[in-house]
Amino acid sequence: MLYRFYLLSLVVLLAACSPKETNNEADQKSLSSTGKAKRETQADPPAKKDAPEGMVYIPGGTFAMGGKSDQADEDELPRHEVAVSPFFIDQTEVTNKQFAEFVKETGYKTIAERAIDWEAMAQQLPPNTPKPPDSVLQAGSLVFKATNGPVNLRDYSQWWAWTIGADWQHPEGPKSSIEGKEDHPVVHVSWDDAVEYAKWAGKRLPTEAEWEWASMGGLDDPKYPWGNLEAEQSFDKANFWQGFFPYKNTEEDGFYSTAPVKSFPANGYGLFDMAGNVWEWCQDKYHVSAYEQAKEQGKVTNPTGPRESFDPMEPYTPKHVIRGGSFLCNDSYCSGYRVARRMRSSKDSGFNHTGFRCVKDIK
Ligand SMILES: [Ca+2]
Ligand SMILES: [Ca+2]
Repeated sequence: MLYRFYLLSLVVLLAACSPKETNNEADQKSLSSTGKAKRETQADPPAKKDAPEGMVYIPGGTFAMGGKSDQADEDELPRHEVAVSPFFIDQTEVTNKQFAEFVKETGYKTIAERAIDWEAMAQQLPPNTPKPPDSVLQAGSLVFKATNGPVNLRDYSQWWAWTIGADWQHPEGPKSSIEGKEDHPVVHVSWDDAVEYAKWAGKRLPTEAEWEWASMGGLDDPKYPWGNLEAEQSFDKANFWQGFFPYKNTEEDGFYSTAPVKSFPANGYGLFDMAGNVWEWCQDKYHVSAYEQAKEQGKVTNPTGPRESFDPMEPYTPKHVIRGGSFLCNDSYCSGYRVARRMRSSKDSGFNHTGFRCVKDIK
């Protein structure tokens, strides 16, 4: 389970971030016929006023899920028709303050704070992977470190540093703290941690379909939560990386790392940071061919993702979907702020660019 340390030496999370020109003409044609989203027409449904504090009502509807530009990676295709029922979703990423309340009440310890179980970790690795020295098999997480200059963008190990003592209360490492960052998104939370928080809050993680639908903010098939204005002209729309990744961040948007939630305008549904700031865990398992499987099934209402996880880059490691991009994303690398962009991470891994938000069913 505790695979997180191995992101140092194996190709995983952001490997698929390198842009691939996989624009599929047939898919683009098919999506032009399904790209128009259909939304509930009822102007003010009864449930809208019942949204719990900090959440907003998202109308149900039908849309074409999947990549819609030449930046689309192969796992974003083919586009396929999906329907979602109305639901409530958190307006913001879960903050340090909110997560602290959960920990205070439950005594919960995140995976990044627990000792590493090598035998469990080895089950997620290729057979006969040698055990690392005990000196590094200690509680910790992965922290971004800028490089000194341009590097091969396929080798993410150059900018992710396994950091003993990094966890949600110490986002940059043991000497850092979250003092003064109470309204920043919580980071270094694994999928399991996020699920535990959601249960405590009486909520759940969003499905990938719900997340994409909500991120579109009621716009007709937008590329980004804010519309179609390209990222390089949208520094005031979201917290991402300007300049040259991973060595020079010019911070036109005002933030090198995480920003307080609500620092940028909300999308059409009133949701903040659906693009950038931190990646957000979804309920679904990640499968590289999930959309091919979905297309074969035809239109599905409230899809919950594939039964099994499979990432060909790391076939031994179960992964879940993350969405929305982070303060590290830019067009040269992952364009994670596109509404259709899919990424994945092993469910027990924490990073200082990954957090989450929750949803709640409407009864
Ligand atoms: Ca930024
Ligand atoms: Ca986000």
